[in-house]
Amino acid sequence: MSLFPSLPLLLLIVVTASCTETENCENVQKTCPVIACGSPGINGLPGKDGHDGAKGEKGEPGQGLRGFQGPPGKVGPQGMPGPPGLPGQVGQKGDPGDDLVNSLASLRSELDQLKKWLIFSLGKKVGKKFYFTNGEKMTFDEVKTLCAQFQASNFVAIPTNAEENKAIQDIASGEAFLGITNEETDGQSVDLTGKRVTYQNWHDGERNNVGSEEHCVTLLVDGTWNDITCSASFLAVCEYSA
Ligand code: FUC
Ligand code: CA
Repeated sequence: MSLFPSLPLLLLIVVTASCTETENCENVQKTCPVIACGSPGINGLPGKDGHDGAKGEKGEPGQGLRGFQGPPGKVGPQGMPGPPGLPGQVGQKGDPGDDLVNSLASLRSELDQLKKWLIFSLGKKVGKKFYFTNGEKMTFDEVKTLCAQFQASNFVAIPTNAEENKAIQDIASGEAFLGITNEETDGQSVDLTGKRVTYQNWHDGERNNVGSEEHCVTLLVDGTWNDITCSASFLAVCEYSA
């Protein structure tokens, strides 16, 4: 006979050995087939990790000591320019500087040069007066307007002596108005300042006040004077007090 028991016999031995208590064995026999009622198997390997849980609530601040204040941060970018301020108060008038004094001296020099050029090209100087003309013919009113455009001291030429009369004659290329009028009332001759003239150089037979309309005076080419109507046109000669 073999040393090893037959297979049915081994199974019977295993079943008998696993049913040490009569009650347990009976329960096993009710639910399991005869072969499944063995010893429990060993535990399997642990399962895989589950998914992360939901984020927890913020914790309470810690109780450690507060650290030292850190160094200042970097300088930020420059801001936009602000709106203009209110205008300041008007300052006191200052002294004219050297530049202004120099400018005035320069202007005076230029003006003197200009006068010399004007006299040289257009006029003639006699004593403290000089006469100049633009060579154009116009009515007496137009001559007065032209001469007044220069300076307050300008008038239509008024000769007060033979020398001045000759100077006007020299620069005039023809018959020219003088700054003298004859009063309608008494026929007296007055200059443009209203002063009666003392020097006169009438042509023979003048002043004759033809038609009672000759209230202006002209210097004829020979240097003598004639009274004439103011609406006629003759050369303009102005006078400047140098
Ligand atoms: C003489 C002058 C007049 C005018 C006439 C043409 O009679 O007295 O003013 O010039 O000439
Ligand atoms: Ca006349």
